[in-house]
Amino acid sequence: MLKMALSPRYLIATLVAVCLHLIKPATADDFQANCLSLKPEQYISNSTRTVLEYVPAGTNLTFPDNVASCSRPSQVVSSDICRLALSIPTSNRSSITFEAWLPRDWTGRFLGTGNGGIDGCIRYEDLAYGSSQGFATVGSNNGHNGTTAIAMLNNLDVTIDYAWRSLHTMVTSGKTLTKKFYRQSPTKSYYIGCSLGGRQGIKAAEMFPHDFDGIVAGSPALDFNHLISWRASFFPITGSANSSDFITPSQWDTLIHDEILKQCDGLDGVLDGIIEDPTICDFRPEAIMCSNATNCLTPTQVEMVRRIFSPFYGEDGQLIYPAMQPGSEVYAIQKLYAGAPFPYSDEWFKYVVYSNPNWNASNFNLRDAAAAEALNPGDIRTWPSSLATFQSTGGKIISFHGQQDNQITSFNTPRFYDRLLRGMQKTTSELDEFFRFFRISGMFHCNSGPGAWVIGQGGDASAEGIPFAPQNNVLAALVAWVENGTAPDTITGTKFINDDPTEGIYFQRSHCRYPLRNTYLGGNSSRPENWACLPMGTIAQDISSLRSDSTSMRPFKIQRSYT
Ligand SMILES: *[C@@H]1O[C@H](CO)[C@@H](O)[C@H](O)[C@H]1NC(C)=O
Ligand SMILES: *[C@@H]1O[C@H](CO)[C@@H](O)[C@H](O)[C@H]1NC(C)=O
Ligand SMILES: *[C@@H]1O[C@H](CO)[C@@H](O)[C@H](O)[C@H]1NC(C)=O
Ligand SMILES: *[C@@H]1O[C@H](CO)[C@@H](O)[C@H](O)[C@H]1NC(C)=O
Ligand SMILES: *[C@@H]1O[C@H](CO)[C@@H](O)[C@H](O)[C@H]1NC(C)=O
Ligand SMILES: *[C@@H]1O[C@H](CO)[C@@H](O)[C@H](O)[C@H]1NC(C)=O
Ligand SMILES: *[C@@H]1O[C@H](CO)[C@@H](O)[C@H](O)[C@H]1NC(C)=O
Ligand SMILES: *[C@@H]1O[C@H](CO)[C@@H](O)[C@H](O)[C@H]1NC(C)=O
Ligand SMILES: *[C@@H]1O[C@H](CO)[C@@H](O)[C@H](O)[C@H]1NC(C)=O
Ligand SMILES: [Ca+2]
Repeated sequence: MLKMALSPRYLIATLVAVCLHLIKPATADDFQANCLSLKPEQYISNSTRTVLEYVPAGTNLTFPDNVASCSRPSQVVSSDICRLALSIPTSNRSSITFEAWLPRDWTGRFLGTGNGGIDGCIRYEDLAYGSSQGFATVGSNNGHNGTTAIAMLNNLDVTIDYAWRSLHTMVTSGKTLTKKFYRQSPTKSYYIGCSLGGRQGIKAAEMFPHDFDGIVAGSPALDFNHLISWRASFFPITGSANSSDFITPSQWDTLIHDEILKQCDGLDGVLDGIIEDPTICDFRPEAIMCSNATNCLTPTQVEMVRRIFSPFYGEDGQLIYPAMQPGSEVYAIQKLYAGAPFPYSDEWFKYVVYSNPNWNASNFNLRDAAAAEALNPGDIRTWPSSLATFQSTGGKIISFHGQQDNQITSFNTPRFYDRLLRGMQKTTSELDEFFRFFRISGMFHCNSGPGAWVIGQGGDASAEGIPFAPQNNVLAALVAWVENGTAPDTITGTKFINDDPTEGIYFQRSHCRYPLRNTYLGGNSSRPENWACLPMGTIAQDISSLRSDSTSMRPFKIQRSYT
């Protein structure tokens, strides 16, 4: 022992340690020092550093340079992190803003986060969520800032960033920096995103199958060119908000939504304001038609409602996009049925498809839909019929979709699942070996709604109120699947009282994977065990009567929008 302690190597090491200790301020620790001495711009070609800071847990970070339309002026950080931001060029006329939040308590895992709508906005809440669970977490602005597409006007490179390149650049840069910082490559690489972010996840699996081992793709904006057209189709149907037959928000809210619940809420055996499976809700707006417009619909309005809830077909008779599912109207009035051009579709046609800021959304028609699909800007379509390469790398995907989605009809994701079945020539149990799709009843677009919608889908979704456990949290379920081979059969969602985790749990429901249907068995409908995942067409035999859940008509609070 003595000999070893006095060896020259030991003495030198001790001397160095003592010197380092003397140079370092007494409050600093190795993690903080390593963070502040990192030179991230050295490892990413042509990048420029904009932020490098150590952020202790509990800090309320502010982002004074973040554009106002991103609505993210600050973020509370719940774990010690090393935060760095870079500007990384993607061409001679485009660049991305990249952020990495590298936690002190690193699990060895890497997490990429996605974007929403037509933005342009780093989801800081997802960076906080991922890093608090020990992931080295990265995000990007997807190639432009803010919630407008104007930067894409006459600049295909910005569109390409938005379609796929920003995410891929973010992942390759993020993995490089993670390795430099921790001196170890990440063990596994994950992705979480919803809406546009769901599309980004599927695009990554299609185009860069080695970027991720596991992908959470929520409410995915798939078949994107057609989605844009479907959303553009509502304004010509509704007319502007001052036109004579315009259906007002209060008509949608009280008259139409109430009638939809009257016709469809009970189909699942429980009157709780949740349409468990909207595919069997064949809504008849004619039931509320009358000849004058006091608390009923005119024949013209009935026709508008019928069109809104019908599939959207192209000039060639082919389906462009499936119908809007009933149950989403209370919130869909804010954008799709607002009597104004849907902003993202309007901008997409103006700035990307036609490069003509004077394009008039009132005149949108099927030729515009065909033009958008034919142009497929930046190869954004995202409608693969096979993800075989991703599967062959061992990759796993969990997709989910709220069954009262007010922005992207949830009927499109079963269409995608069925497309993969046909394209990959698989049975459902074979596809489920790497791709599982959960239908989340009572959830609006990515979050919110009357149902048990909290499933760990992002940092803004009360994720801190539920355990980071595979049964309750989609990201934890994905990790268990990738690393342990334990695939989720159901995901148990949580509804908090007033959507506030501090007030306690209101009820929970276990959501089934498509094509199984959540079926009420009788008893207390607030308990997950009184529901079962059964094949479509199965009728539960022991429901003696329709149950009216008195604690129901579950109120909801709108969460931060994915736009
Ligand atoms: C870095 O910038 C130089 C000069 O502008 C350019 O030639 C080179 O291709 C860039 N490298 C990368 C990886 O973008
Ligand atoms: C964080 O700071 C911002 C801006 O100063 C403030 O508006 C916000 O309320 C703060 N958040 C918390 C949780 O304290
Ligand atoms: C986007 O905003 C960031 C600050 O959040 C800024 O550093 C960057 O230059 C902006 N990018 C563009 C293209 O304007
Ligand atoms: C930018 O790069 C493209 C090729 O990607 C080239 O055609 C163009 O001339 C370059 N523009 C400038 C200003 O360097
Ligand atoms: C209706 O609203 C549109 C846009 O808000 C406006 O351009 C138009 O003048 C209005 N028409 C009438 C008749 O008020
Ligand atoms: C309008 O419809 C209501 C309910 O159907 C009816 O009571 C009322 O008499 C009608 N008014 C007119 C002017 O037709
Ligand atoms: C767009 O077209 C509609 C219908 O043709 C017309 O009423 C409206 O004035 C046009 N709007 C603009 C800004 O040109
Ligand atoms: C994997 O399974 C082992 C043994 O059952 C368990 O201890 C571990 O927590 C699991 N890990 C994950 C990520 O689920
Ligand atoms: C039904 O179950 C929920 C959740 O466990 C519970 O809070 C509620 O009291 C039960 N209702 C009845 C009538 O037992
Ligand atoms: Ca119901």
